[in-house]
Amino acid sequence: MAHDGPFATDMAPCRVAAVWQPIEKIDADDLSYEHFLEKYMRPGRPVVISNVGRQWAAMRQWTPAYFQQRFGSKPMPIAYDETLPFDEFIDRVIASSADAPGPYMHRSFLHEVLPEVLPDLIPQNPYAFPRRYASPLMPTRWQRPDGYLKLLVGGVGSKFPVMHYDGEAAHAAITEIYGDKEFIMYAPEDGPKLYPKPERPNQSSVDDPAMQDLVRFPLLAAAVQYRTVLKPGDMIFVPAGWWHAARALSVSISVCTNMLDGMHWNGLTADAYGTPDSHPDMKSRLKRSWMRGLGVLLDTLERLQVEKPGLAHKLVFPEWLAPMSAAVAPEPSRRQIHLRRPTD
Ligand SMILES: O=C(O)CCC(=O)C(=O)O
Repeated sequence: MAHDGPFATDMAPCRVAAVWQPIEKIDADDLSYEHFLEKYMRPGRPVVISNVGRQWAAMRQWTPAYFQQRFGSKPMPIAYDETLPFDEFIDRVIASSADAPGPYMHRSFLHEVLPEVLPDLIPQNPYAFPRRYASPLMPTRWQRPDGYLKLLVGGVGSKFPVMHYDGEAAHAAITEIYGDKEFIMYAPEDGPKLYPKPERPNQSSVDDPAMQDLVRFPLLAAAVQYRTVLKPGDMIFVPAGWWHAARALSVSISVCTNMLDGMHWNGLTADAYGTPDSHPDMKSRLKRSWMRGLGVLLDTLERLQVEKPGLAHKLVFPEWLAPMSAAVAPEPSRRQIHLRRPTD
């Protein structure tokens, strides 16, 4: 019902379509890993890389029907507080619409709940490195050799629940396998204009960055929005600290993994053990010192991989060498992965 009086209490918010800029796109054939590091990862610049995962069986096989038929009523974690039988979840995904969006799966870590499909993602995405999570030298709470590899599935209008940036100063690589997904990003420096939640500063209070409520969130108008539509084979690189939000435009299936590198080591340390100002106590200081030393060691190991890949390969001590690139990383499904629950 429309209201035009000043005393209307259920007045619909006045939403404005956001102005946005496209995100750069490049074909995987034209982007070596070294160029990816140099042009995008190190400067913290987002990019969409097309034709990733061409050899994955997932690209040919993964459809809503595939999961429904193969996994039937297997319980799947959908959100923090929601688990659904896979077949029922897929029915709701198919029924989802812009007016009545269904659930969006974002808590299903593949090594934990669906290891059967891991062979469908071989060979590993070459851009989903470096992965310091793979080093057993990492504090155990972050040992996650797969980089938190997870499945993201939703139907029309469903979305990742909150615009956010990833914790632990991690980058993310999200690869679309089936369907189309709208992806919205903001640079870290625009964070204050995105109304971070006081209790979760990496989460925005903005409910819909595409159709903006500028009465409630006036600062949004001054933030620069970047946007793209991911299609099968498109991987979006989300640099550490970049805010992002995603919404399925059709039934959408994708996988997401996180990368951790040396450049953001201080960010991770501060995220975990505070700063000298926020946590001056001896225990926190000792933990920060340990992290500094570990950072230097991992830098050295990673340099070895880059400068002497042959030697690094010979030495392959994947047990404690954090993989710098897919070239020296064993396929995760062929080795034992010790998993930790993500902390956020
Ligand atoms: O649904 C998406 O594509 C976004 C996923 C994401 O941001 C996350 O898992 O942290």
